[in-house]
Formats: sequence, C-alpha cells, structure tokens
Amino acid sequence: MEAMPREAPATRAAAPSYRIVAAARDDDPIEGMAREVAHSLRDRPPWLASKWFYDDRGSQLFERITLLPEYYLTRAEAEILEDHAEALLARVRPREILEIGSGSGRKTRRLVDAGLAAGSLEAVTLFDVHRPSLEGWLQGAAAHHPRLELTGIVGDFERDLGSVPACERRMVLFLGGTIGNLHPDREVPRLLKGVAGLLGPGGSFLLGVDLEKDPDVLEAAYDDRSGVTADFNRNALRVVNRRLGGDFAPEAWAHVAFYDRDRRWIEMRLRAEEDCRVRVDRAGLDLAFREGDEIRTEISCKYTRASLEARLPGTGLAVSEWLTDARGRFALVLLEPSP
Ligand code: SAH
Ligand code: AVI
Repeated sequence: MEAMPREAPATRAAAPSYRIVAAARDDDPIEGMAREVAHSLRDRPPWLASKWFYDDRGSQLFERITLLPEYYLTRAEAEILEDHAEALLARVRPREILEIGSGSGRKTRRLVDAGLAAGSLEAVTLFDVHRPSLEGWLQGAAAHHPRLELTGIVGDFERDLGSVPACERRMVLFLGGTIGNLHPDREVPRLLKGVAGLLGPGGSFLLGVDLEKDPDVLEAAYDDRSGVTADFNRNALRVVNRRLGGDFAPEAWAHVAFYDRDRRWIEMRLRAEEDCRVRVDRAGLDLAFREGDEIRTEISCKYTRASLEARLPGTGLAVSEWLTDARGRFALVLLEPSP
C-alpha cells in the first residue's frame, strides 16, 4: 500500500520528535462509531465492540488490571520477553518494529532495547485507537532514543492496517493476548492475513497468545476481587454516553464474566439489574431493556498450539518459534512468511 496515512495536527515542534498520523480516511470518527453502535446494540443479542473500552479512563483501568494478582497474562508475557527478547531480536534483526494495539507499551521497551542492542533497529511505529497512549510512549522514546524514527498511527487494526506504508525487515508485534479479543474463525484469519501483507522482505510477526488453562484461574482473571475489571467493563457504557450522547446508567449494569468451555473463550457481558430505557441520541437509538437482559462486551479466546496453528492456513504465515513462560500459561509466537 503506497498511500501514507493523513497527517494529524502537529504534535511537537522541537526535536527530539515523533509524529502521529490518523489512519482512517473517513472524516468523522464519531459518525463511524455511531453507525457501528447503532448496528451492534440493535443486534440480537446486543453487543459492543471491545475497542470502545479504551478512552483515557478505560486505558488506565486496563493498566490497573495488568497489575492485579489474578491477571497473570501481562506478567507471564513479560517473563517470556525477559528470557528471550535479546536472542529473538539478534536473530531477526528488524529495521522497524510496528506494534498494533500497543497501549502503554511497557513491554515494547524491552523489545526496542533488544533491537538497539542487535544494531539493526532504526524505526518504531505504534498503532492504537487511543491517541494519548501513543503520545505517552512516543514522548518517552523520543527523549531516550533521539535517533529512532518514531511514528504513532491512530486507527482500528481490524479496518485500517492497509494504510500502513510498506517497509523492509519489519517486525510486527501484537502483544498481551489481544488476538483473543477477536473472533477466532471470522476475525483472526483476516487480521493474520492483514499482518502478513505488512511484513515485506525479512519480516516477522511476534504474537502474544493466552493459553487454555483451569477455568477457575481464567474466571478469576476476568472477575477480580477488587472490582477493577467490573469498572473496566462498565466503561464501555461511559464511552457510549460521552461520545454518542447516551444515557446508560453504568452502575445499574452488573459485570458478568464466565469461561465458555465449548468455545474456549472468556465472555464478558453487562447485565441490566432493572428494567430500563436507554437513548443514544447520536446513534438514533431508543432501547428498552428488561431486568436480566445482557450486552456482550468482549470475548477473550484461549488457545493451544494446535488451535492457533489451525488458523494459519491461507494467511501466509507459519510458526517458527513457540515460547512459553515457565508455567505454560502464555505463549509468545514468532511467525514468519510461509514458503
Ligand atoms: N499491548 C498492550 C495493551 C493491550 S490492551 C499490552 O500487552 O499490555 C489492548 C490495546 O489495544 C489498547 O491499547 C487498545 O486501545 C487497543 N485496541 C483495542 N482494539 C483496537 C482496535 N480495534 N484497533 C486498534 N487498537 C485497538
Ligand atoms: C486486551 N486484552 C488482551 C485483555 C484480555 O485479557 O482479553 C482485555 C481485558 N478484558 C478484561 N480484562 C482484560
């Protein structure tokens, strides 16, 4: 794809610097959200896309989740990176790191340091729906690594990856198990194909995958005792209220999280605790909910090596390394273009 994403308003004048561009070509992101939410809340059963969790408050709540004793995913992935980042980057020698769904990018630093130690890294690009997260990371990186070419792209990785310019020796990162938030049959193969199309000569893809395990451990991770995940879940309603003129009463919705053993995913829902009527003005919605009605807000699919590999045929990718933490809870998978 040759088109460069449209330049967003200037971020900083003086060096050391970075730039932030918008991937989406449609003019009004609120209009786009209104269309999507009008569709998903009218669907039966109703649902909201998990990307709507992540405004400032939702991004901060996710950071708190990563520190909870029950939420093992981030620590397990960081352990794998601690043990393997240097060897991996020394072997792959990427010129650019492109991370999608980068969030606060805490783990990204480890990989950037390893890329610099390998002597190959010249550029880092982060891609996320939440612009302030990009800014936070890029500001810090610009101060510490003034020689790196630093770019943030604000966009939806399910829709906008085609606007990322081509590049050689690119290593794409998709960490944290965020692939689990995509439907394993409908959305995962599409995303993997999209990423394969970005790799270019010498490219590679480092993917974090949460693994199947005891359902009690999984359910505790998504229903923590301190209620941070419940607050995160309700944040989807606050985001709809603020951006689309809705009048959901978030506290009147109970947090529900359970492991669906057949589908092998955690499902998060919000359950109405009383009959209510909800208007979402900008989406043209006037909805009636009965006590007990639910809105699905997220799936978080858990994989085995076999179930992940079953999604690869036709994507142009093959597993070249499968690394796990010592307790086998989480995998970091290196994928490379299949011959
Ligand atoms: N990779 C980080 C953050 C994971 S949280 C980690 O491992 O800790 C998920 C991140 O993906 C958030 O920063 C959120 O803003 C972003 N995100 C979620 N859905 C997205 C989408 N459709 N397109 C782009 N970014 C998305
Ligand atoms: C971002 N993603 C990998 C998290 C997950 O575990 O599915 C989001 C999350 N939902 C509840 N807790 C954390």
